Amino acid sequence: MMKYYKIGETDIEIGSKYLNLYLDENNYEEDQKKLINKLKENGYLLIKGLHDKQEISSIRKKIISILTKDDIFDSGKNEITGNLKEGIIKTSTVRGNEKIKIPELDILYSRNKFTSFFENLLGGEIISPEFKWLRTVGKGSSSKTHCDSVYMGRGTKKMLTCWTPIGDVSPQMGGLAICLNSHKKNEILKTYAKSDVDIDLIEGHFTDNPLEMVDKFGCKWATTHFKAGDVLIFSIFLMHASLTNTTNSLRISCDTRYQRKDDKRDNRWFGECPLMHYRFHDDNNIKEKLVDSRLRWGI
Ligand SMILES: O=C(O)CCC(=O)C(=O)O
Ligand SMILES: [Fe+2]
Repeated sequence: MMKYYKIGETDIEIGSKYLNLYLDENNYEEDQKKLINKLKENGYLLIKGLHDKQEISSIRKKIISILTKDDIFDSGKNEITGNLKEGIIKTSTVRGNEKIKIPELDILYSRNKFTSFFENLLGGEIISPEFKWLRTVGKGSSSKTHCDSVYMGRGTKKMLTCWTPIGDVSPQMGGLAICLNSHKKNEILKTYAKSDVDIDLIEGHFTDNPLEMVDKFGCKWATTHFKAGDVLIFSIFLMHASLTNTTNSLRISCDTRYQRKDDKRDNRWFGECPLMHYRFHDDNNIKEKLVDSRLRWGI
């Protein structure tokens, strides 16, 4: 039987030329040089067990218990598992999600095991933008194909994104999918990936048709069943999207970023009250349509 996942409304067949249900995995204790080389080559690292599984599970439980007050979950057992009521289609992927940013998340990200892993990877003292994107994603939602440089690319090009599933996240629940080798595609690097959403006022994502990444650019999609404790680390030039959550179970994840302290920063994301996108989210600004951007880029 053929099995499909979705990005947006597009079906992607698992095991076809479009999608691997496989990401290369590593352990946080493996040789650092090997990991550094692998990150450079593949544009990503999936590190198993960088966080404590129990700690992640209890963060998920706590966030769900806060959200229970919003009456979005089926009652009973579902208030523990995070099963959304029928009809609750979308929850928040919007920046902030402040009320569920519990102190346990800060503790998690300041653990020595975690920070020293990034220090070794980046070869020096690190800094992380204060802005951490905690996402709660309900049925029907997904993030479109993009790379992070267009949103956060004013500082060092070596900045890394770290995607942390808060709990086990299956592909059906809307796990992250990456486009293999897309960080090496010159035609994208020289055009789209160089854009800045606050200056160029582009739509942000690269395509509404994820299949195009394979058919036109030869970059196959890849994902996996993420487990509590895993982190997916990737270059700000690697194209990615999230699969569509087709379940009733709330997908919770948090994306954070790391760079060397002495490298140039994108000031929109640092500080107590980060400026964030000062033009991109202002509806008074007319954005260039994606079709027009694509024509301008010639790709
Ligand atoms: O979790 C998502 O839906 C998208 C995450 C993402 O784009 C990122 O981590 O950079
Ligand atoms: Fe992203």
